[in-house]
Amino acid sequence: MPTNVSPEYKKAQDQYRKARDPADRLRLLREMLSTIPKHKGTEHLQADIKTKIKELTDELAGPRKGAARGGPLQTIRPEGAAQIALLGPPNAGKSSLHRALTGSRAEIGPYAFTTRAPLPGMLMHEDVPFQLVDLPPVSADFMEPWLYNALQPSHAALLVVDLHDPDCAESVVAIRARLAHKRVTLTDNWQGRLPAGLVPADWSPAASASADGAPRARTDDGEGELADPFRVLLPTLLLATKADLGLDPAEVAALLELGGARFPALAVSSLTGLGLGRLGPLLMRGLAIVRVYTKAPGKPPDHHRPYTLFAGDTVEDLARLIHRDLAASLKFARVWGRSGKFEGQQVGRDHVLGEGDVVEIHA
Ligand SMILES: Nc1nc2c(ncn2[C@@H]2O[C@H](COP(=O)(O)OP(=O)(O)OP(=O)(O)O)[C@@H](O)[C@H]2O)c(=O)[nH]1
Ligand SMILES: [Mg+2]
Repeated sequence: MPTNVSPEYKKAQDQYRKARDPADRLRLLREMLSTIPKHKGTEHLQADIKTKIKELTDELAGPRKGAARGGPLQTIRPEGAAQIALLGPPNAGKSSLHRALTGSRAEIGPYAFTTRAPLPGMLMHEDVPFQLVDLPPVSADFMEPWLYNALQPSHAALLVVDLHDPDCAESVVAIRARLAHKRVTLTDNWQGRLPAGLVPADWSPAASASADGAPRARTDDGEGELADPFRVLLPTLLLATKADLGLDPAEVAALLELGGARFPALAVSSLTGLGLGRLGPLLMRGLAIVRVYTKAPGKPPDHHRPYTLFAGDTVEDLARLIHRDLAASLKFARVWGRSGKFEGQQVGRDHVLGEGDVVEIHA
């Protein structure tokens, strides 16, 4: 890794890592390539950036007619508060969960490799939509060559396992290894703390917040500022599904032990709905989602639809979310709620917003 890159490169890289929209990512990759110092120490990274530009350009151009690589549309444009990928071995019950959680028509089959292409759907938690992406399975023998690409815009993963499958622990190890090979890491490091192991029945986001204090800042997982920009870190929640067939908490613990991770885990059933209602609060807390409501001067706040941010996000981040150009023309904001010192306080673009804040943007 190079040690002396320019501030312009650093800025483009930071923005790239935050960006989820494919067109934005392509623009930022080009910016990275034009600002990276051209010397021996950056040759690897330059080649990586060029490869990513090629992949993303091809993908944005859409499937080519008669092209050998054709395949399904790989990347789902993120919508809602966060994009969550459903990962797991064949036949584990991923598509069944997708149906039960989002009301989608995902194809379900009593055999392996039913799902062949990514499918988005929305899971509502109160007024917060999460985008769930159903994906083809990953096994020790096979992973779709484009799958790691589909994970680039995701914020987190649900690792779905069927504990009644005698190979499930080996599958978890194999999936993590295959993804790691493509620089995708399934981690237990959520921005907001979640309990490790089977989440206790009385767990609640509020109790967790008071016990653990503020969510952790987003980190590069211990790496310095020049951490591999193409590494994908997916905070992961293990879903032990088909719990209607009986599920022993000791088995979940054993699986986590063998799988070599300290993931938080939840027992669920698509058939009976068991545990499904607990997913939303876990995602809210784990991803440290903050919702804010906007208002126009002299008007009441719009409480119909929140804008969702991540803990630590600022007035400027909110402006960018409302409209691409608003961040540039932003002058100040007024804030009512948790993050202000008093109601209607005037704040600058770097002001960090809090859950439930009402914000009036002045541009
Ligand atoms: N009893 C029970 N069976 C389930 C549950 N969820 C899924 N199944 C069954 O498990 C089988 C596989 O379900 P799918 O949802 O297609 O699994 P998948 O992980 O999407 O499979 P692939 O797309 O092949 O990777 C089907 O026969 C489902 O009916 C559940 O919660 N309880
Ligand atoms: Mg499926």
